Amino acid sequence: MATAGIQTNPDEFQERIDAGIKIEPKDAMPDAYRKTLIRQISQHAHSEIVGQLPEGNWITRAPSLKRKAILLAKVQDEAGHGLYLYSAAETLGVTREQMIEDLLAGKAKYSSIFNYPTLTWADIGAIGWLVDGSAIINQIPICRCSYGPYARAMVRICKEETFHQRQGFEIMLTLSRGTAEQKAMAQDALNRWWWPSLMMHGPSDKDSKHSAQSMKWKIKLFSNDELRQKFVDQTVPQAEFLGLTIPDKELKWNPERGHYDFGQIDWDEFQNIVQGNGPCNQERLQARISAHRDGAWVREAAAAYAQKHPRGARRSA
Ligand code: FAQ
Repeated sequence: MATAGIQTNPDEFQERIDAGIKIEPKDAMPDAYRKTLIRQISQHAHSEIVGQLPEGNWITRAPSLKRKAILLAKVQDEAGHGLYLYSAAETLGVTREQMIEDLLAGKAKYSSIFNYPTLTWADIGAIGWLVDGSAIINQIPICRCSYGPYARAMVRICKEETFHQRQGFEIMLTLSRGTAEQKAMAQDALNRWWWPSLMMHGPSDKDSKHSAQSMKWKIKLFSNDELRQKFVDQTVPQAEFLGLTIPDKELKWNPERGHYDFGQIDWDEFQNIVQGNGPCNQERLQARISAHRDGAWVREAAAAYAQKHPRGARRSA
């Protein structure tokens, strides 16, 4: 459980936020601010960890040694992101054990996007291009969020996500410029990953229960719909460059708004996945439960080693 920290006057706290002063772990903060951060950062960490699974599925089947090395490095980066984020959440008084227990018990959320299957190699390109592309758009503003450890963790994560997005786009480019069969694979991957990538940005602003308060506290700097729009505006010209068609008949440039208009998102599909009933929810959770069980001996060995070699003893040796 999160420990309640030093309490603060909400008005004074808001003044600090408005003045752009970063909140640090030992600072006074309202309990609700602490709880919101624990919720968002732990969900974010779980997403990075579960997010390794769809791509990990293709490490042994990558089409060349070079592709395999790149994919392996990318998946390892995602593991690292999960660890920085668990560490950032721990500064708020929650333990890593508690966060992982909540994930494995199905109580904690992780991003809806990772509950879809990766059916072909082109899906690895689509994930890098669209999923990491969405992640960057969401996460670059978080580098400026009000909570210091979260903002700082996000700087390195964003640098790595940029590389991930480029590698995904490059896979899509290779397939799009390849044989007719390869181009069809790229189009099929875009067809399947487009709408889930839009959903990844969360419910529409009118249904987003946390956005207003999170924006006031500068945990979120832009709303879900604003970031979704940014993603669409950025990605449509990239799809055109690839010669691929975005699967949305209503997608159209709106010169008055200066943005692309796009079709209705299937919010029933989104809710179904968030409630645990997507195509791969059970499989993803089961994979994490097995990994945790099979890794028990590593945790025990690390704890035994730490007991035998306390930090102080090592330093003075
Ligand atoms: N999936 O009121 P809001 C990545 C939940 S990292 C599942 O709008 P909020 C890297 C939400 O938790 C991807 N649940 O919530 C990578 C809340 O439920 P609660 C993850 C969702 O927090 C790439 C409820 O709906 N990124 O991709 C989703 O203000 C490739 C109401 O929603 C982050 O976590 C969803 N998509 O806004 C890794 C970024 N959306 O908690 C491997 C940081 C909403 O009340 C391979 N997070 N919900 O039970 C955020 O910016 C926010 O938390 C949002 C949601 C925007 C995700």
